[in-house]
Amino acid sequence: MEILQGLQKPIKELPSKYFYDEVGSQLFDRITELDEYYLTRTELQIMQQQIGDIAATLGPHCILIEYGSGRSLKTRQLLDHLEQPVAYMPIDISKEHLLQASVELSQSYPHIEILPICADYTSNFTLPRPTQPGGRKVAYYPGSTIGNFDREPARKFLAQIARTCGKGGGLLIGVDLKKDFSILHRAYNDQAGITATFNLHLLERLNSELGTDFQLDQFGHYAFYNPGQGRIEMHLVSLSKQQVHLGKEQIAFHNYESIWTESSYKYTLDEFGQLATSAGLHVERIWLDPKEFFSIQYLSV
Ligand code: AVJ
Repeated sequence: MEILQGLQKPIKELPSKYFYDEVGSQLFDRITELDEYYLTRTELQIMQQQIGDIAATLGPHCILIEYGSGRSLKTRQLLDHLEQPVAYMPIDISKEHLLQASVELSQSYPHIEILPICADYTSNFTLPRPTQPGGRKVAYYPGSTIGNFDREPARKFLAQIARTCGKGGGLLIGVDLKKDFSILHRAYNDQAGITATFNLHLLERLNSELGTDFQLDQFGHYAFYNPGQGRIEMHLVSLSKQQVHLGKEQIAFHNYESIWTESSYKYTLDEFGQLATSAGLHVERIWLDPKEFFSIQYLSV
């Protein structure tokens, strides 16, 4: 399967979506609170400052579809300000988070139909039909998670969202921007070492769920900005020549060989505009923080 295949490639890799089990999600929450990790804080700041304009841009009678909703923490802001939203459809792979969030949201927003979808949002899931007819489909994809995709998969994923929302629909998306390399570097190499723990936790998860025998003290966190590719690359580097077992398979590591665990692409506004256009979307509005570290964009289909 995916994990074994990744570890058998000449350049070993593991898909970043596996970071987010219960402990991994908690570690990520701690990352979002770090001084160095400007992304979440900046996105929330833009939302708070521009929410009136954002809600007006999305318009009335939205069917809001959130890709990777988790605990739907950022969503309340939107639901509080949208004009007569028809329905909210959170999509998440974690059934516990999805159901808990759905119950809480239906209590807070009794007039909005909550229709949770438990799925890997990159797969072909079917949208439920709201009881109330009409409404415009607007996707919500915050957090610059689009940064985890390479260019072509990003284009395909955005095109998929465009198809799902259809003409008249749109996408509200958070996109992290290119900036001083040292700021990017610090965001993925925090002093407290939480990002390192988050990265290494991936191996802990494989050990407990797949029965691999990774020795966590034999791997090191390595994250750097690759300016040519415009992305942060996060790796786990083997600190010795060693073997790891997955079922009957053996995986050999040279000393200093790496497992590529995540890419986090950073865009200029022009680059992201080109990507959106190539996916059949039109950049309607861009909201920025004063330092222009992060953007929230509304793309129409
Ligand atoms: C949630 C994918 C946007 O790439 O910045 C944080 C994940 N990785 N620190 C990001 C992450 C290391 C994060 N995303």
